[in-house]
Amino acid sequence: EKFLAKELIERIEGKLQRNFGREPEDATKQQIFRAVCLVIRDMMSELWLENQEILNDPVKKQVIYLSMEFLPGASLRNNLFNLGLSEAFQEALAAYGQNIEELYELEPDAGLGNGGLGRLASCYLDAVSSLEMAGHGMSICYEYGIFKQKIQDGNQVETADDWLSLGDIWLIEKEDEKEEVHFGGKLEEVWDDTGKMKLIHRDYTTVIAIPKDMLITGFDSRVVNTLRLWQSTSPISIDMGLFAKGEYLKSMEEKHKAEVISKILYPEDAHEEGKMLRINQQYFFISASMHTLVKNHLKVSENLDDFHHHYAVHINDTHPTMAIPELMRIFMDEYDYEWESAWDIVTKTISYTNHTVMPEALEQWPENLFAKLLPRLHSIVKEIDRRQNANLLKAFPDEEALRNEMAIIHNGKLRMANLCVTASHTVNGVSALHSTILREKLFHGFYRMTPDKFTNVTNGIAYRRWLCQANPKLSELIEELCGPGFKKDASELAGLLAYQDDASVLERLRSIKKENKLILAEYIKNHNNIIVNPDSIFDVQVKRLHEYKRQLLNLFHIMDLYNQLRENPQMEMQPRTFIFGAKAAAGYYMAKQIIRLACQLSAQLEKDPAVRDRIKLVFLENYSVSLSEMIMPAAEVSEQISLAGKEASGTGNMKLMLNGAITLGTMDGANVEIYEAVGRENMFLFGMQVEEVDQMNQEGLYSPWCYSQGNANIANILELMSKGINDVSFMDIVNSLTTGFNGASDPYYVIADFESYKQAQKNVTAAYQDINRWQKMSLANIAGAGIFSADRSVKEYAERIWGIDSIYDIL
Ligand code: 26Q
Repeated sequence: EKFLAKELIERIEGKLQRNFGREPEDATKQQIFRAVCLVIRDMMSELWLENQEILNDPVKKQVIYLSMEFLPGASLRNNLFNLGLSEAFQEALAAYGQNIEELYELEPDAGLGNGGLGRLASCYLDAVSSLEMAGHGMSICYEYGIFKQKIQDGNQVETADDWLSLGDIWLIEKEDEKEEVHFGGKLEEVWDDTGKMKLIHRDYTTVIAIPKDMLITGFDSRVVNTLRLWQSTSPISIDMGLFAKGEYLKSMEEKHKAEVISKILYPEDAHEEGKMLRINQQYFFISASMHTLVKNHLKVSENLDDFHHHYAVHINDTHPTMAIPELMRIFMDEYDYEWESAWDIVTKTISYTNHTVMPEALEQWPENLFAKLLPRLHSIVKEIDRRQNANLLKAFPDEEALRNEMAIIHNGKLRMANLCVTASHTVNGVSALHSTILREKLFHGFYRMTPDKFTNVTNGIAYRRWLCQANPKLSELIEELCGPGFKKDASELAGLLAYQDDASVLERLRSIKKENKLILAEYIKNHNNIIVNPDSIFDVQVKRLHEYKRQLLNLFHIMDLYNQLRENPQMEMQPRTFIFGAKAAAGYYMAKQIIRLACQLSAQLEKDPAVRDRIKLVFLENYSVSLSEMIMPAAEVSEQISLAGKEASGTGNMKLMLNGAITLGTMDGANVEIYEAVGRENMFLFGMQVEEVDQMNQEGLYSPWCYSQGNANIANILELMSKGINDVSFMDIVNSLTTGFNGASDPYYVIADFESYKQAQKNVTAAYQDINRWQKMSLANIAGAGIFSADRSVKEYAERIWGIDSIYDIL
């Protein structure tokens, strides 16, 4: 059913009156925003209720996607688009002289994630709902999401992200579905009359988990699913006994300890540290989630024997690994299952996606810390490890080193990845190349034991968000040329290929890109006080700041251009605007130095009249989902330049190609599949391949210092950084590249790949000179982006891993 503007006006007015006691004329923007969201929430709740019966049917399996991170961004525009109500609401609001775009801008991002992994989780929830499947996300309701980044004097400064002040509008508290979570304490063996031993958990600390549910719509879909975010609170308010004795602070200590668990998202992306709070966060949301599943299952089924027919539980990287021992604990300690039958059900329930092969990002918990915080889970993990060791001894009797590598507990550490692989029925990587690396390297022993466990599901994106919502002009053009079918089925984007020689279509693509560039240019003027040339090439690298992603290689190229222009001021050059967006983990020194370098270089270029009209560097602060929605449509070059073998997949690469940017990249992650989708002639490849990197590592002879001796350009760049850019010297970066040996210097081969990158950049410039050729390449990228739809990825998960289907297909 479609809503008329008149009906919507009545509903919005009703919300304004009942919730804020205001008439539209004297309501604030925030109040109007809230009223509008409440009206939409009601509509989503109705759809949600209509599906409850089907969704809770135990013979209809649902997926539970466990993740420490979800990154939904803003929801208003997305929900309106999915419900097909954008125009109706726009019209209704126009009646008060309100512009819906202004409400969109008011909404804070729900930034409950760091980057790729969290955003992927949100893209997949969108796809599950869009495919009319049953599936829910579970995570933590962080009071503060990913920090907001400010650039002050060229340095990153972090401020708190108080997203709930307005973002809470999408959350529905389900107080009656709260759960208790038990921490610490000790285990006691108690023997009953029949001679059976029972474990009793005593002296534990209780924390209450309160569900805050966010409803997840899908495009043109009858299904609304939930993202359940757990908030922690204490069962006691304050200890009045202590309070009466005058120990005011101590009386509130328990309460604070409980509340701190859901206080803030860890901003470390791909770097693990065995922190107590992080263990507590993991167990908190896992225990609450698993209890809810078990309870809900027992509402519709006699016992837990068929649990795995009702639920597929997916763990997003190792962060939710505790689901494995926690389910074992609930089955055995709370429902009297034997080890073998519990293990059988649990292993048929759980599947795991790996997102990184970087050794420093693989979670390893100190065993003594784990044992102290979670004594019962520790005893269960020890038993899993003991049984696994017996299996390993049978499988690899003569390979002790391999057995040690595969052990779950080793040298006083719990290795979460090995536990995941042992207990999951399926393990997948996130791109073809990454999955190969899992099979051949990281999990090779497991692959030899159980080859069928391993599979690949290449990542995908909620493409409607970055195309239909973020780039309406391009979306309208595609609809005009190919019909509206691409909104349901991304593979229909390929229909664009029929127009690759149509000069008028190519010209329209160019003019749409130009309009989007002007919007971004305006934003840059307002936020960076830099006037960019809208006819310059918009060259974009937006992603978390990491050494392996090699933002430094990009900066090397810019410094090289700068050196050339200074030496030869008359040099002809196609103007370029290099656009960066990146947050660095607060404690990641080198990442912060690289941001500083980018900012100082930006200022230096801007100061120099001899270069500033040809090369510009813009560092956009606070890169986020919302900002990405403005950047992607304006981008022309997509920098995907990680060292081969390091980037598991990448998903920004997909968003950028979908918007017609051309990839300048290495053969890494999903770039390999972009190459297969569009062909060599439609991207710019450079750099070492994985095999070459492996060989360099094995030889151990790489000497960046020697390179710089033989290459004047590199030497000049290093000298520039040493002497100072905008009067700031970057010796620590220089030293990280040139001092130390045997892999200690330049571990990501920035200098080794520099010449190849530089050549690829020259090819970019040459291709851009030929407008027709460039637009044709751009069109081929949009047309080839269809396989990177999250709908495709989720269908693969559903068929090959979860064993679920659209709820309406099996009625
Ligand atoms: C672990 C332990 C302690 C603290 C933090 C962490 C932690 C947190 C976040 C470790 C890793 C992450 C995030 C990883 C991540 O975003 N990986 C990216 O996942 C994307 C989706 O699959 C891929 O496209 C990227 O290639 C991959 O880097």
